[in-house]
Amino acid sequence: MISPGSDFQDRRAVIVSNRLPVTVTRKGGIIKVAPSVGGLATGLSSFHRSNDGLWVGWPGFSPGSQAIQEETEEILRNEQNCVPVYLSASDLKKYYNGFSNGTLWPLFHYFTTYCSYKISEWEAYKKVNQMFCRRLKEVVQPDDMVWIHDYHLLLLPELLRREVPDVTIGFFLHIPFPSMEIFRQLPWREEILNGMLGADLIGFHTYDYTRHFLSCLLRILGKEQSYGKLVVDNRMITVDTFPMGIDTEKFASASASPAVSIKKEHLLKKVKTEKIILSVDRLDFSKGIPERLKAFELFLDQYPQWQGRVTFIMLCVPSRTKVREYRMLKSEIDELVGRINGRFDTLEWLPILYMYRSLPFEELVSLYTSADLALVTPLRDGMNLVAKEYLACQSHTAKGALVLSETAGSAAELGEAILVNPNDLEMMAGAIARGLSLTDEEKKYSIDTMVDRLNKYNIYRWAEDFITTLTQTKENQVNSKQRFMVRQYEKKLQEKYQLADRRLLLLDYDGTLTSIRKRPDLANPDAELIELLAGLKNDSKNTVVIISGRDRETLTRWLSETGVDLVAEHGTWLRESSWESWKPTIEGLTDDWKQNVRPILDQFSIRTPGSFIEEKAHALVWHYRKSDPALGDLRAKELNDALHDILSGTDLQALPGRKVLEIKPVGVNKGRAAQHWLEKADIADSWDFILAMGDDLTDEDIFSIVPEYAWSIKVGLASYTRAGFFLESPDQTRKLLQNLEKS
Ligand code: ADQ
Repeated sequence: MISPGSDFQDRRAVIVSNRLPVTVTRKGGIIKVAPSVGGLATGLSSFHRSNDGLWVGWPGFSPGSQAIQEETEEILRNEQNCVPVYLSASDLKKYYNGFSNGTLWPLFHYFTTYCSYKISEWEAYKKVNQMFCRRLKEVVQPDDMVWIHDYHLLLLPELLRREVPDVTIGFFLHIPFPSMEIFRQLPWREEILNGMLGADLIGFHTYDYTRHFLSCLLRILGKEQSYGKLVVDNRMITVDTFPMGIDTEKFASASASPAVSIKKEHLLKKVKTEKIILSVDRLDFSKGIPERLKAFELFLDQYPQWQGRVTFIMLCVPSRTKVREYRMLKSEIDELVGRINGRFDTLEWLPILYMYRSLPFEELVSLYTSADLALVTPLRDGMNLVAKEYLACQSHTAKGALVLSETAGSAAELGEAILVNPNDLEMMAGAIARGLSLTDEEKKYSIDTMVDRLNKYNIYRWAEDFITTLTQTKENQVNSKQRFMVRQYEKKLQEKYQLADRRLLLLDYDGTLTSIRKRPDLANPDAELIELLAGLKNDSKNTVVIISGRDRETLTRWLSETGVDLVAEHGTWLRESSWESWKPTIEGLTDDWKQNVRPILDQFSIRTPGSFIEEKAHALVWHYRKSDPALGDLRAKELNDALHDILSGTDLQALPGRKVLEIKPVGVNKGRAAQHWLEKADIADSWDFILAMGDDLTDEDIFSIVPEYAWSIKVGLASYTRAGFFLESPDQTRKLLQNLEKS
């Protein structure tokens, strides 16, 4: 729920989708605009209509002249709270039929052979997204809540973010988000992901799609997340799952209405068979219509006792008729229906009743209520609302059966249906036979259970849930922004720095001063970093300490020319610049334990391609940065568990870091090493400026040991930190330090 008293509660919603939820007609010079009733429009109506909300999109019509355009715009705005984005015939060809439906739609539904990758269509897609952005810029105010829908507008969140930086943006994808293996085939994959990341909340129908998206972010953009939260340009954003529902009550009550009863009676007089099977979809290759027809044919072959007793009503809505693949699919379906009917029909019986048109609501509901079995077998479907609409219409009688593809998003919620693999014709034929033979009790149990679930998460609840999460994400952003090291804090930091005479800078190396690299040896300091550290050190008011997990040799080789003080192996060794050599923080450390631990690390390295072991003087480190990220994380957890028993009762600990697991003596940590400088006898109480910066868990020991007046900054994603502030990346660390040096 939106928190009571939240100022977000009263925000105006601006909904954006490719198509406006209206139908525009022009007869005898008179323009009429009527709302079109779709699931989405119904669910969002309360947000769209309240607080002067707006809906921005293509009105589905191209006005011939400027005058008609202006008149339509006025009617749309005044009567329907809609703002049109006019698209030319060429835009529609390249952006809509081209990139949206000829590239993204097939790719996201795993039909990779149907995909075309044309630069001109990609350019048109970018252009139309920019047109939407310009239109939004005219009407959006910074306090608005903008909710962008679907695959036509994947670039829009980022474009809008650039124009109106603080506005709240939600994005929902209505189709599947494919696995990384599929998505990465897209030549413009980075642009698409970055486009989506402009939103504050990104929503998908199922957890699988959410998972795929997060995996693409990690593997393609290298963006890490924690429990669906990630930092993008100093904004903590959320990625989550919201299975879209329907207006269950609307379908349930219509199914019991007198108007529908009359239509149903009429239908049953015409279709005299004992049972009716129904399918309803847009004519689309993702819906598995030819496979379904073939499965029905196989069913009639394998269960001949049903011949003459069952009619399959197949309703297809014309869709994307200008795209070649859709026209070919239409011919294939026409042919299959003709062949099957020709094979089985008799003077009294036509097996398939095929309708190629859209039906008014009550006609559709009468079909849903009359059907004994709904055959919803898409090859891939983001959600599939037809399955839910059928169940809602069966809620009073509880007499129907649902055969549903396991590859439809709705299968995740409708486990009591008869689930099928839509490519397995035998399985589908068997499922039809089973569905037609279920007992009344079996049907009632599964329908009641599923309808109960649909009632609880209907379309209104779905929309509210999304808006609530968006609101919370934005509220958290506002709160945590207070902890981002933004300009205003940096200025304060600089003032304190300038005023101070004795400054202590405790800086981690990897992930703080340089970005994490695939191979540890590639992270050697560049000339800019050497110059920066030397510059800081040369200021006599500064003591600069690099506190790293790296070994002594590497740190000496890389950094001794800068003259900074050094800590190696997470605090095992210290070296002030004036010292001749390194000193251990704890005396008497032994390495006998390594022979027991090393075989376990070896075993994990063999099982995790890309991982390797690093041996330090008093530590063993298992690195997995080069491994598959998901496998690496999993194995690191397993290794930590495996070491738990072996290390308990010893004076050793396993310490997780950034893509490493380090085994080293207890009591050795970066915080303890930092203490050496914090407690230096001659200047014990006299540090008047302390800055601590680090990026991973090992740096938390420094953050917890520095006094309260110190500035502590965590670099990178932080679902938890003891540091007072965040910075996004090592680049920003360098900028901050450079500004201090210059000040
Ligand atoms: P669609 O691919 O259009 O939607 P679906 O979810 O089944 O698929 O919605 C179709 C809608 O059209 C239903 O509300 C249905 O009642 C209506 N409809 C179908 N045939 C009809 C006919 N002949 N006459 C009248 N109305 C008809 C996309 C994604 C889906 C996702 C939805 C919502 O592809 O996976 O479920 O968006 O997010």
